[in-house]
Amino acid sequence: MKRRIVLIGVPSNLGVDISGSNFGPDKIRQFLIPELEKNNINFVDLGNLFVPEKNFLGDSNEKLKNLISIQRVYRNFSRLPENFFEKPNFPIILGGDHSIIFGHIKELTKKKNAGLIWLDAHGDFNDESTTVTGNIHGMVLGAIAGNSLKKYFDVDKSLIKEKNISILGARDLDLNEIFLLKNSDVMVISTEKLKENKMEYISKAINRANDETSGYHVSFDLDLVDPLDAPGVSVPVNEGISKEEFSNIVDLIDTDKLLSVDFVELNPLNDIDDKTAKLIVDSILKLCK
Ligand SMILES: [Mn+2]
Repeated sequence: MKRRIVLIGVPSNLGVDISGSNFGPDKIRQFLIPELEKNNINFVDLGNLFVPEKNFLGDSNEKLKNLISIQRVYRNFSRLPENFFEKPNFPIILGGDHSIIFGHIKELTKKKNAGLIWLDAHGDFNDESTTVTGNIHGMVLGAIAGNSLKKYFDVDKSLIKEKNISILGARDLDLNEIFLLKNSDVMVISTEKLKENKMEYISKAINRANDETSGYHVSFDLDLVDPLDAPGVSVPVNEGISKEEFSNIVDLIDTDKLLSVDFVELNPLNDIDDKTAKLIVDSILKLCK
């Protein structure tokens, strides 16, 4: 059965302090749609999920910024079509800051037992007591793994088991976050280690993600890449992987067991010559082959 790419945009900057990632989905489309058409790739674009304006709903919690608005975004994910996750559909989520992905994983894991590969310079593993910024994009993986935030999102257990989760490319972890991760079953591979042996760590992460699951989701946070090659992100961290290394990693993803993917944290306001947006488009085209 020929796969059908299903695009859904989530134009959110609710999980981060600065503006820009809300323009991500439409910036990706600007370059992606002509390429999909040119290459005769079977796709459907469901448009953007509704994301409230910052402050519109009266958010005031400084430890969990924009919580009420983010809760609304997660509820909006439940309005996706019933067959969204069923073959031949292959969902690609266009972000948006990283906070949005809890909403997607919540819906995905209602249907499937899934593993997760989290490619990110950050751990996103804080909770409301350890967060320094109060930005929920830095807590979203912790929430997926079942930390104290889950109660705000109508979930009573972890969405994905820690043994099925791997963070690849981390190089900017908070001290408390390191402690939380050390006490978890999540595999954490630093940028340095990932650069040295991409094949080994990707295959380890895939094995972990496939252990007693029906497949896995890959979350591509573009700040994994060095700001020289991907300047268009909200929280850049130096000494990342190159765009060539990023492409290699995309090639190493086994698409047979892939349930869905996301590309998040693109911030077009910080981008230079749209190179970060174009890197995302190149990666999506690789995954479509
Ligand atoms: Mn992230």
